[in-house]
Amino acid sequence: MESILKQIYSNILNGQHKTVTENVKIAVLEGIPANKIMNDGMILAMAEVGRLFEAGEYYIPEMLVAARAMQAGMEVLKPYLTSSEAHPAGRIAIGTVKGDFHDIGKNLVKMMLEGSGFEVFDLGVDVDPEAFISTVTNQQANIIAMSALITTTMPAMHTVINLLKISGLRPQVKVLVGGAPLTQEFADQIGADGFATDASRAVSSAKGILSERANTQTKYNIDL
Ligand code: B1M
Repeated sequence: MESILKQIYSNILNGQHKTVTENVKIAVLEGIPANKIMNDGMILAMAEVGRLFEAGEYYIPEMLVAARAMQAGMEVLKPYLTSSEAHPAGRIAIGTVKGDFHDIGKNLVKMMLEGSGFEVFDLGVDVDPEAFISTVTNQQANIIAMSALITTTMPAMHTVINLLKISGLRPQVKVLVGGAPLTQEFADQIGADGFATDASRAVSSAKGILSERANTQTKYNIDL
C-alpha cells in the first residue's frame, strides 16, 4: 500500500478527522485515483474498526470518531467520485432502514448515484417505511434504495416492500438493497429487484433494473 494510503488508514483508525482531510488531499494531488483512496485506504480502515469492536478493543466512542474521520475524507473525495450527466437517469429515494443509524455506506452509495446522473432524495437514517412510500407518491421516485448494517434491521426492508404492495405501488417502483450483512439470497427472499455489495455496483444495479423496466414497458406496451 502507498505510504499516504497507510497514513489515511491509520488516521481513520485513530479518528484524526483533520489529518485525514489533509492526507486525502495529498493523495489526490499525488494522482492516486479516488476509488483507490476510498477502497484501499478508507474502507479497509472501517473494516478494521469493526474487527477491533468485535474483539472488544474498540468501543462506541472509537467507532464514532473513526466514522467522523471517514466522513471528513469522503467530503474531500466527493467531487472526484462523481461526474455530472445532463439528464437524470432516474429518481431514487435512498435511506437507512428503521432502527439503523449507520449512514457511511448509504452516503457513499448516494454520492456515486448522484455522480452517475440519478436524482437522489436522501431520507437519512432510521427511516420509517411510510417515508419511503411517500417519496414514491410525492417525488415520483422510481427506485427505492435501502441500506441496512445490522442483521436485526434487515427485515425492515421486507416491511417496505410489503407496504409498496399493499398501497398498489409495487409495479411502478424498483427496489434496490445493500449493506454489509445482506446477501443476494436475502434480497431474493424479500422480493427486491436489485442487490449490490458496494457503491459502484449499486450504480450498475440501479441502471440495470431501470432498463429492465423500460424493456418490459416496450415489450408489452404497458404502463408500469
Ligand atoms: Co456499528 N455495527 N453499531 N456503528 N458499525 C457494525 C455494523 C458491526 C458489524 C460492528 C461489529 O460488531 N463488527 C455491528 C453489527 C453486527 C450485526 O448486526 N451482526 C454494529 C453494531 C452492533 C452497532 C451497535 C448495535 C453497537 C451498540 O450500540 N452496542 C450500534 C447500532 C446503532 C444503530 O444503528 N441502531 C452501532 C453504532 C455505530 C456507530 C454510530 C458508532 C457507527 C456508525 C456511524 C455512522 O454510520 N455515521 C458504527 C460503525 C462506524 C460501524 C462499523 C465499524 C463501520 C460501518 C461503516 O461505516 N463501514 C461497522 C463494522 C463493519 O462494517 N465492519 C459496524 C464503511 C462503509 C463504507 O461500509 O456501510 O458496509 P458499509 O457500506 C458499503 C457496503 O455495505 C455497500 O456499499 C458501501 C460502500 O461500498 N452498501 C450498499 C451499503 N449500503 C448499501 C445500499 C445499497 C447498495 C450497497 O443499495 C441501496
